Amino acid sequence: MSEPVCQCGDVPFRVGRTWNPERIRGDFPVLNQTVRGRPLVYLDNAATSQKPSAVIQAVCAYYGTCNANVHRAFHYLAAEATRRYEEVRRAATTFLGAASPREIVFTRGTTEAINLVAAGWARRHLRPGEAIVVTEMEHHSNLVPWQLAAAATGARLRFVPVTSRGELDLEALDRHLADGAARVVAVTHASNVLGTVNPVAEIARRAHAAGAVCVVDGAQSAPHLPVSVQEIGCDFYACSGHKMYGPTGVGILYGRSALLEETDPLLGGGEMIERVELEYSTWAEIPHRFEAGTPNISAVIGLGTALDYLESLGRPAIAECEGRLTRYALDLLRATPGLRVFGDAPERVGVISFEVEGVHPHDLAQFLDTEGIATRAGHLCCQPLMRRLGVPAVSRASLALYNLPEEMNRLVDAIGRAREYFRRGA
Ligand code: 7TS
Repeated sequence: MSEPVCQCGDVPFRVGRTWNPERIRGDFPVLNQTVRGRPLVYLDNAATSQKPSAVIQAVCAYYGTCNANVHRAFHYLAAEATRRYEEVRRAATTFLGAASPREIVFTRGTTEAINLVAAGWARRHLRPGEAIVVTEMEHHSNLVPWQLAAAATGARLRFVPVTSRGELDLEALDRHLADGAARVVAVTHASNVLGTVNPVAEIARRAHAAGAVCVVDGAQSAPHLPVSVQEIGCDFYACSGHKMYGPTGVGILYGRSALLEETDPLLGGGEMIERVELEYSTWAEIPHRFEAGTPNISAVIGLGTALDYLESLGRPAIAECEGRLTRYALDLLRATPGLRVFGDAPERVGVISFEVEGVHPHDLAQFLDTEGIATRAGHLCCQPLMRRLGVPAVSRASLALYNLPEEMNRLVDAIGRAREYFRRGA
């Protein structure tokens, strides 16, 4: 059998035995539709990605065959639901390269995962005068929780600036770490605006050398890159199921077991306790002490299928194919008159933000929608980064494993027409 070939422009490339773009697209029913009379081009994957049939069916199968609450009853359905739920914890352990399922906490998503660390670990450990180091490129989800932790503890925030290429200034990081006051370094693995992949292993190493823990926001890396938290060496890593082809309402927090042991729960209630007295309680073992109440069981089970799906395609193959498509898209966009791409980091994922001369990002997004092309416009929950870039908003096309070179051609053609349309209108 010949190896499948993926076509990027005029350049065919081989990425592995299982890679077959047409078959992959066939796995995603939502892609098979026309929007405003044109075949849908979905380029808003950084906001949320589409779901393969296997994930949709897994959620249905859970409700159709074994719906029951987990971790509490002795009947057959409850045992089966619990077995499937805990199986996903083991799959997530492998997926993230963690040492043990005890280090995997199911949350509602990245936002909740980071809030758990900021409220549960940082508020317990930070003292006035100590420092939390974050970066100028963080999503609000990896900034606001640290502002809250700083306000609650008297710690101060320090910011790593972004260079003109869209990379982190690591010398500034060293300066922030030099006095030994930093207890936390919180950084995104991949930027949801610039696409930049940050050297998180190196950052974790420097954080540890200075006595700080390293918290990595993996919302935009886990769907696209092979990730091993042990290789990165970070203490916490957060990601969202819905950005990696799984259901909404579920995410993963990885925490090194020694640190999870000294993290307070965010929520109290059922299933997170060991013993409850009227005046006080003791907590269940990690990770269960962080999963109070009935979890999002169906979403966890769907996430398990999404992780299987990613593993079946091969994460190195996904990274390679998306990397080629990203380079193809960047070449096209950079050659488009009046268009400026933000960020130029060599290590990147397929998140591409840009501005088009004379066209407001919101107008562009609306124009593209009339042609069946879904993109996003706005500050992308990164207001400080927008200020650094000197713009109130950007346009963004974000890619996933099912996108095709033809779709990039359609995007660029439509941008050209938008520019023409708004020039005439002006
Ligand atoms: N961190 C990063 C880097 C993100 O890109 C996002 C979501 C989050 C955290 C929050 O994830 P959630 O699943 O908890 O909401 N980013 C985007 C985006 O770029 N467009 O819509 C959501």
